[in-house]
Amino acid sequence: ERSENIVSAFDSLVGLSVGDAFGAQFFATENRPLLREETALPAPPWPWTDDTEMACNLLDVLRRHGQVERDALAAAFAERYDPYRGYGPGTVVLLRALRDGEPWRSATTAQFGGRGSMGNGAAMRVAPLGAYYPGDLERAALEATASAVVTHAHPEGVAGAVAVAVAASRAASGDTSGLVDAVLAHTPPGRVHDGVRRAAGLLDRTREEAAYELGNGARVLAQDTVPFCVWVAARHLGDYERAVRDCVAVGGDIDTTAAITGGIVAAHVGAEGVPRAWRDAREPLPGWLSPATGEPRGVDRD
Ligand code: 8NA
Ligand code: MG
Ligand code: MG
Ligand code: MG
Repeated sequence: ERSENIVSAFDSLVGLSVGDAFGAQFFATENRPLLREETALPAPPWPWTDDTEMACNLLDVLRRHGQVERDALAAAFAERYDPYRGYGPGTVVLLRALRDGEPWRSATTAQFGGRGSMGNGAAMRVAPLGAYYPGDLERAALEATASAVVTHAHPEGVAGAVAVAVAASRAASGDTSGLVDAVLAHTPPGRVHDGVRRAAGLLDRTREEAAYELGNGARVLAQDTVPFCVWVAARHLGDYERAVRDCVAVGGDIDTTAAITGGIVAAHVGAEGVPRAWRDAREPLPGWLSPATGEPRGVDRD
């Protein structure tokens, strides 16, 4: 069943990486007019960003160890750090310190005056991990916590990762009911939890109203990013393109909201649910991640 789990995780990674690459296209000034056009696609290739680089590292650790090994994850993040992938400012400082040999525990807890990061960076990479444990929400939450603390020591940074992993675990299980409630039940108390609770009350509202109430990631914090992503995924769990376009349409941290939401939805619809043209437009995944174990269904031969 371990190989089944890795298939599910790779499905989610396809959705995450395509969402990341698609969303990042709209940071380009020349592509802004396309933002609200439902049919137009940016010209390929669509390079992926830090969201995908970190997700690939996390999936590689899962594949090698069968669970999150924090030392291995920190080493992978540091060794494969590419400064041109658009990492958050705190994460740049952190990954440089890890490269210089500082232990991840001290480096990570020292971030932001000793409070740790509550950026959305632990959440943006974690959907495939949730998909690796389909329907086992407790385990998804536990492993997500382990994966988050390597870079995000603040409880809100961790809670964001837990919420996304639980959503992806639930989505991968095939159970389409009560996604928001399932996330709420496993997310520790705090601002991310409060946001997800508000999302539950907004399910009949428009994407613009939900983004206004919950945040669109413009502050790059877990709490103003994750609740909206859970809201979109709950609304469009069966429709990858609709979900990702809704993330892009409201602006904000669109590579990351599209990566998170795309990763959750693809855990449910599979890589085949991601439009072929979008998969072809996305920059190939890093060579060191291939060949994928057991040639997972639907994964691009990148
Ligand atoms: P991070 O750890 O630097 O956190 C992101 C930001 O959140 C920080 O730079 C701070 O502004 C703020 N922040 C985090 N923790 C605290 C705190 N305790 N107190 C006050 N402020 C805080 O990086 P990250 O890895 O969490 O960030 C992920 C984001 O960075 C994603 O959106 C990712 O795509 C990337 N990013 C890229 C671009 C780009 O232009 N390519 C733009 C924004 C973000
Ligand atoms: Mg990014
Ligand atoms: Mg981003
Ligand atoms: Mg599946």
